[in-house]
Parts: sequence; structure tokens; C-alpha cells
Amino acid sequence: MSPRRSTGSRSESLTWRADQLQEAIETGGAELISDAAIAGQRVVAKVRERWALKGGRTVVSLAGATGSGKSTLFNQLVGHTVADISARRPTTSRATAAIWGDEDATDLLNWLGVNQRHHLSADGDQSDLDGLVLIDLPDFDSRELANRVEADRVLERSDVFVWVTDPQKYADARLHEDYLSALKEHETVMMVVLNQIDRVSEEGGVEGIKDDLKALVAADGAGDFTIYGTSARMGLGVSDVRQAIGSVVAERNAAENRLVGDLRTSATSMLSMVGETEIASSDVVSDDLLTALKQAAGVPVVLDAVQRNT
Ligand SMILES: Nc1nc2c(ncn2[C@@H]2O[C@H](COP(=O)(O)OP(=O)(O)OP(=O)(O)O)[C@@H](O)[C@H]2O)c(=O)[nH]1
Ligand SMILES: [Mg+2]
Repeated sequence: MSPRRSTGSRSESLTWRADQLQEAIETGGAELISDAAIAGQRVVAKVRERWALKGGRTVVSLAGATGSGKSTLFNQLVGHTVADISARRPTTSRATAAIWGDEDATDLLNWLGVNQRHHLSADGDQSDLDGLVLIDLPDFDSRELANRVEADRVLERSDVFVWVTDPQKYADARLHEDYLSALKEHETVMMVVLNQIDRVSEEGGVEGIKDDLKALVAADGAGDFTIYGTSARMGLGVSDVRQAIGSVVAERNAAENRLVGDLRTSATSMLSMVGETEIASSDVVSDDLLTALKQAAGVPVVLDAVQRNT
């Protein structure tokens, strides 16, 4: 293995990082045979698959507990009723995609495994969403196992997560412990929405919940977020969410940022494992392994090289 610095474009840097992680997994051999290495292998494979489909599209998924209002918000963003909404819980069992603009999304949607597809023009006042693939997911806390599996499967391959919560469930462990706590490297590809604000009657109640939710998300280690307050049923606050989604889509870098976040998470977790096993630092293989993992994680390695030379 020959450690080298990335000098190319950002896309080369993504695939280069994936190569570093791949090399680390191969170099690490016995030391890394663990769940973390297997997960790392999956991340490397995903990076290569998603990057092969790159194009200019951004996949934004609405995720959350049953009844939080994902489908209602989805329909508001689309501008008419596409997804079923109901008082029956849970309602959505299969992911549905709304696709803005002319760029062919067939291969991407096949890879995402989303078969319910609704195409929209990106002309006129829709032009800000050109390139967007918006997905309405089933509930991630479902009593139906198939719904949870479907939500997790699509989330794994999405570029941007929009966490849709409500005044009753915003502190639920499922959101914070199972998802946000594991997403410490994904701040630029997430949004947090507090829906159903029309149901909060106390004065100052909405601001209080937003503050509380913001603090919980920060405590998860997920980042410092603006909490978007919406009433999807009444159409309140939806334009702000739409604008924020439009900005992410216009940047055209969310796919890359999500994947870099995954590589960093994986490499960092393996780095801590290697640290714990205390492989002798003089060992050439371990040295290469540490360098590869640090490069995949985006940790500077120049200092190590200087130290070695002196
Ligand atoms: N009061 C109020 N009700 C809402 C709001 N958004 C959605 N609802 C209602 O909440 C219920 C659930 O809405 P859905 O959009 O189906 O929720 P969902 O998150 O898609 O639910 P699942 O598909 O089961 O995961 C429906 O009766 C909606 O009319 C809102 O902002 N305010
Ligand atoms: Mg739904």
C-alpha cells in the first residue's frame, strides 16, 4: 500500500477515501474481522454503487414515527395528493418517490428499490426543485416489521434525511438513540421538522418544544440544527422546508457529503477498535492500517509521517 494525499477533485477524494477504507479492511485482516469491518465493507460497496449513478440528482427522504405527518408534508411539497394519508396507523407501507425535472432517474430509483414513482415538471415556480427525488417513507417505529425494514433500506441509500417529528413523539428513543446518535458526521445532510405545531395550544409552547428538540439533537451529537416548525395539515411553515430542500438540491453535493459521512463514521469506529487492540505501532502492517483508516476518516496523517522520519 502506498499512502498518498488526495490531490484531485472532490469526487476523486470520495472514491480515494473509499479505497483507503477498503485497503484498511484488507490490510487489517484478522485484527479487523468484526462487525465494524463488515459494515465498512458495505459502506465501500455503497459508495461505489451510488457514485456510479451520480448524475445531478439528490435523494431526500422524509423519515419519522407513524402519524408524524410525513405523507401529509410530502403531498404539500408535491402540491397535490400523491401519498395516502389516514387516521389509521400505520398508513404508508411502501416508499413513494416524487421526481422533479427531466434527468432520467430510472437507474437511481431501481437502486433505491422505490417503485412508486410520480414525475413532476421542474418548470416555472418548480425550478428550484429541479433534480430532487423526494421520498415518503413508512414509519421507522412501526409495529409492522416490513415497514421498518422498508424505511431502513431506503434511508441507508438516501442522500438527505428529513426527520419529521411531532409534539408528542419528538423525544422518542427510536429517533434519538437508533438514528441521530449514530449520525455524528452527517450534519450537512439532515433537517429536523417539528410538524403538527397547530396542535400546541399553550402560548410559547411551540418555541419551547423547538428549543427542547434542538437541545436533544445536539445531545445526540448530530449537530446544531434549525428546527422547522410546520403544520402540514394547514400548510404552515412548509415553504421554509421547501426552500431548505431546494438549497440542498441546488448545491448538488449532498450525495457526496452523505457518503463521506458514512466513510468517516466507519473509519473512525475501526480506528477506535484498532486503538483498543493496541497493535504494536512499529509493525509495518499496523502503520499502514492506521494511515489508511485515518485517511478514510479525514484525520490528518502528515504529523505521523514527520514523526516517523525523525
Ligand atoms: N393537526 C394536524 N394533523 C396532522 C398534521 N399533519 C398530519 N396530520 C394528520 O395526522 C394523521 C397522520 O398523517 P400522515 O401524513 O398519514 O402521517 P405519516 O407520518 O405519513 O404516517 P405513517 O404513514 O403511518 O407513517 C392524519 O390524520 C393527518 O391528517 C398537522 O400538521 N397537524
Ligand atoms: Mg405516511
